[in-house]
Amino acid sequence: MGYTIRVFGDPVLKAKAAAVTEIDGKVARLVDDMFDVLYTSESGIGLAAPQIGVQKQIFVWDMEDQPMVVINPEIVESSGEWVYDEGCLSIPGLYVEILRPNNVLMRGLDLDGHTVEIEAEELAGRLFQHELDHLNGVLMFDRMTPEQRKDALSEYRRIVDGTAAAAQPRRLKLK
Ligand code: QAP
Ligand code: CO
Repeated sequence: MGYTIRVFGDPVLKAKAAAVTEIDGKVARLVDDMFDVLYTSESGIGLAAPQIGVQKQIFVWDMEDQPMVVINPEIVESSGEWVYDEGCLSIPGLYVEILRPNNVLMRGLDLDGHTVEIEAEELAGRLFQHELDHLNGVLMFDRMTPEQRKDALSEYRRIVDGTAAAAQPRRLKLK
């Protein structure tokens, strides 16, 4: 194991992940490790391999006590519109209302290498689009309007600075 969640600023989050060419024991172990990281996270419901530094087209999710995985996913149909206050384990503390299609049809492979198609809307539809973006090096910031991005970047800067300050031991000045 030894995987950690990569956060905004890490170049791996901007890179494109490679398609998985062989679903072997190594992939199965990676998926196990991804669930370990997901379940160890505070309240994560989805995690893409690049978020732990692995450039492979895999993401896992668990929305109702059901561990799910997809390999080499693509969204083959999408429709509608939905605004949702979106968050990301790689941008901790930031939530921004982002407009995306509401309904999606995702196609990919399961751990047996079988093609699966999953239709989703609302939260699950959002999760699929968000995680698939990670496989293309796309982050929430890239889905914001320029105005939203400006505000979100400065808000996130304040969150990061606040977190760093809190982690820093206070130096007391005596006399
Ligand atoms: C992606 O997001 C997603 O800021 C998964 O401090 C986004 O698991 C799915 C999280 C929108 C559906 C809708 C975020 C945890 C988790 C944080 C997550 C945080 C702690 C985000
Ligand atoms: Co994310």
